[in-house]
Amino acid sequence: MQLPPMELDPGGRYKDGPEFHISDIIAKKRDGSALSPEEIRFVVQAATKREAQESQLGALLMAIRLRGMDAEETRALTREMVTSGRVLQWPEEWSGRVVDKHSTGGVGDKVSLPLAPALAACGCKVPMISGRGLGHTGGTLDKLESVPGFSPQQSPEQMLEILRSVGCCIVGQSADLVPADKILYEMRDVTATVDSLPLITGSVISKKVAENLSALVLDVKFGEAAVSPTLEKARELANSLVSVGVSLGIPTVALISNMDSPIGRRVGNSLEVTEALECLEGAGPADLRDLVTRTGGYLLWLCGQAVSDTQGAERIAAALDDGSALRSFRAMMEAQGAEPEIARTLSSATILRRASHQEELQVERGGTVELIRARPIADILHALGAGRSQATDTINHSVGAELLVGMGQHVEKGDPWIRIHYESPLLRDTQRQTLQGAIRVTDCPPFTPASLIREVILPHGKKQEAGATVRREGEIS
Ligand code: IUR
Repeated sequence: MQLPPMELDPGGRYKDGPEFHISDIIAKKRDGSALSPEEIRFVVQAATKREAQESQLGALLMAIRLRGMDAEETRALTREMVTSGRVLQWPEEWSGRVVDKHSTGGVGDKVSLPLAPALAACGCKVPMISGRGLGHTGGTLDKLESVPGFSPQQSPEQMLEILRSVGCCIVGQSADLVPADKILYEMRDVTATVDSLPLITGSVISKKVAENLSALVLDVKFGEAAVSPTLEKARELANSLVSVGVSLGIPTVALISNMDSPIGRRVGNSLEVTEALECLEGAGPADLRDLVTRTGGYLLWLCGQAVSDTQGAERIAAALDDGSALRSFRAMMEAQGAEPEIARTLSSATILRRASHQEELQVERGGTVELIRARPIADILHALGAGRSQATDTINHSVGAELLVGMGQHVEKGDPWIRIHYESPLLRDTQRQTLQGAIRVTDCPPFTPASLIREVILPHGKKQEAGATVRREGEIS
């Protein structure tokens, strides 16, 4: 449903329309009623124009967090957030080929780095808008800034130019794209309302609608190191994201993937770029390559560039193996300001930023590595400077960890299992102990780890080829 534009007069009434008061809207949601599209529009406009009091918006966010929103309200909220700013426009000839992916955040999650250039090498246009690290999770922009000169600040006009010449860019959000999200997200952060399902849905999907995409794949993570602790919570979020994405015109698929252990073998900004380059050279860890190829496979299938997600995944794998994805990555880095000499020769052998201290820890018993927990590793690296804290806004790109063993592998007592890279502050004994608690070695037989992707939520009515792993369809009311 498209609502006609309405203007507010200085008293907070719609010209030629109904009169609203924010306190009435707060009371309505507090008491558990659904808000009308006009009430939601009023609130989003008042927030964007900074006409509503912060206390009122805080109270409304908490009422939404506690009472929830139905599908219609969530859709109206998302649509009004899009309308708060500009929508990117692309040339007609790119129609059907403009794609993006979004992850709810993890540890060691460097999937975007090989995926965007691999999609570009397959003929897509990828205007990827990424974020910085939040809490213990890493941010794609922080990782890319390990490469000297790289700039995530690109205007919509510069993005258009880079997409024309290279096919992909990875940028930060510009101020005129969904300004309502910036305002509401900052308020959610200080009002304990970040984990509200309709508010997350509005925040994520509004930015993707403003990117004017032809297809979107969401990687919704669950587990100890994810926003959603359980598979059930992740499924609920994935259904909401797919349903609202599709209802606002974007073919959307959600993958639900496990986030108990780090993705790949490296965590920390510059170390993750090196591992992403390994993947771009057709090598690197199997779990990372699986996530990159399958996410890309679904995107190519959704936008009609492949007949199935399996065929799409094969095309992405070929772009990683034949060097075309690596060439696109280098071209993207150069177009976004990386020093040309470095950008043109980037490879997994490139020395980016190396920390002055490296220390290995040893396993305390022999057996099989049953689990490596991402959360304690991420927390220690954060404290060592890999992430932002309230005290300092700067990060040390060289801080990180390399896993020297994989899950399911047999180890002997005393084998080194993790190498920590750090500078200042130094690694403390209590942190060494916490890290030792992150690896579980037992007497279970050695095993091959399962794929991280546990379920796939497809848009209603979209069927995969016979024999593929269809799990569940998004519920669109
Ligand atoms: N990322 C977003 O863009 N929005 C959110 O609300 C969350 C993550 I949580």
